[in-house]
Amino acid sequence: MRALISVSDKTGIVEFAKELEALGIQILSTGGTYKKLKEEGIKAVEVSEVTGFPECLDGRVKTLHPAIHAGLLAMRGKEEHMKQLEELHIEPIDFVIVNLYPFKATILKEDVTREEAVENIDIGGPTMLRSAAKNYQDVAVVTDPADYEKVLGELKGQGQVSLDTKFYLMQKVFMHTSNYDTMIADYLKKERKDTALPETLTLTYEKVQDMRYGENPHQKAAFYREIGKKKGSIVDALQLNGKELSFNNINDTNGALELLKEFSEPTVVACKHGNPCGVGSADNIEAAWDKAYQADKVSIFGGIVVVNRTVTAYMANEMSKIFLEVIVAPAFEEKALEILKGKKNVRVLQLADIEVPQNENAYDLKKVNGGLIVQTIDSKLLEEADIKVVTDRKPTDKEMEDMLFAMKVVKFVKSNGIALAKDKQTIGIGPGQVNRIWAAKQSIEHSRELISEEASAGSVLASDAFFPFDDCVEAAQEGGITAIIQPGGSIRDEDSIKKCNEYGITMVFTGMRHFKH
Ligand code: 93A
Repeated sequence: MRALISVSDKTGIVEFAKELEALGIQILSTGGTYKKLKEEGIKAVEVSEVTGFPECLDGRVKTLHPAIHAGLLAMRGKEEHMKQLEELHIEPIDFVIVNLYPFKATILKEDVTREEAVENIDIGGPTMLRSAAKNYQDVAVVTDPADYEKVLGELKGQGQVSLDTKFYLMQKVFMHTSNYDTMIADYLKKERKDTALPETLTLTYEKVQDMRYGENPHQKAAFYREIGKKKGSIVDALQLNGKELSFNNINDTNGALELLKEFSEPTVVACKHGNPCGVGSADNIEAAWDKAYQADKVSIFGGIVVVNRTVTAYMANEMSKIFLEVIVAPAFEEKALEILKGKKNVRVLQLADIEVPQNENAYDLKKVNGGLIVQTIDSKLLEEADIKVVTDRKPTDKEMEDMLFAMKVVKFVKSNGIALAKDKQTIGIGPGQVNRIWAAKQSIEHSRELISEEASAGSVLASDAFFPFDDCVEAAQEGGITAIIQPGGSIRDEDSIKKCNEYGITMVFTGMRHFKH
């Protein structure tokens, strides 16, 4: 029996080859692998000896030869195939151990050039893997060093690799080569700066870990990461304390981080079930924490807190008084970390570059039964220049500041969403209502119940989409709200504007809707 070994990742290969050799299997090998095996005293034969053709073109052509591929593809049970091999003086190959040029590691390198990436596209390796896998009944094909042991175990135990295992190995090959090609195609799409949504969508994500369960304990779940560098993302956070992140932790933390990225000044975001429950911005991070916490001292319990400056000992002390699921920050004072580590269950994550936004062409994917809906992310940032004042009264500077703040928050509130803010602090949030007036009423109710009876007086209101009727203005007036920010664009805008003018409320339109579901 013969085994062809050609590997870039040489982990465990010497031990494996030695065992194969001891089982009486002849080893064929390519340049670098051959050299390594030879050094270790393994009697390998160079592929060029089998093909009668030298490796050429800087190694671009090593194994691309009929003597190899006919040896892999010949069906042993087909008399005609075996006769042809004999006539052509080609011997069958029974095992293929191949792993590919490190394309992924190459594109992850800083400052990698396109030429370098292209040179790391393996041609001969996938071709051998595919030939061997197609002929899986007769050839055992191993591409993952983790499978060396399994194959050896069967060879030693039963003298052969079972059909079941060969079928498993075949399936693994096609999964591997398709991922490899997808990775190349994705890289090239980015290189071309092609932002069009593709005709067919292939996704390559690699598993970070299996999770204990999904959104609920009876659902299976795993965490996958996109291949490539992902600055400022939950996948790159360093966990310093606490249990493994759960499915809901990852989802909620991701949402909280996306909101946080809207702010450059010291800001703290508290989230629960995918919605912000308290957000505060201030000149210093401790004051921002106080605001986020005071905004809703009830819902934050069991929530996620993300912070865009170093967590201080004061903050850690305050945080440790309540139960938090996850805390994320770019850094922690030594004392702060010590305090937080005193709480075994709280997951503490450090995320450098927390402020780095997603690429604006990144996809947002939603699975529907039988399909996938794909869009680019809602990355547009609101600027004061986009804002149109539509009422008689113009906003004061402070109202404008608070409206911009509230709009950034409501962008991340599930629709229909309303957020109230005062002094760069949310004071009421109405998320996920099936009609807007309920969201408005809930946000006012929130401020009254969780802050104080008159908390909404003098605040501003932000709405993720336009007002279909003037009832939200009515509710705002009752709550003592003085300024409203919303996209505008309803056929009944005039009704709302009229009502604002009647009440002396100022209202501005952004022209940009932020539905979120
Ligand atoms: O350059 S290739 O695309 N052309 C080939 O004919 C070929 N044959 C094997 N790459 C080829 N390989 C790859 O070389 C294997 O997939 C493996 O990753 C690598 C092993 O090379 P070496 O044994 O010289 O280290």
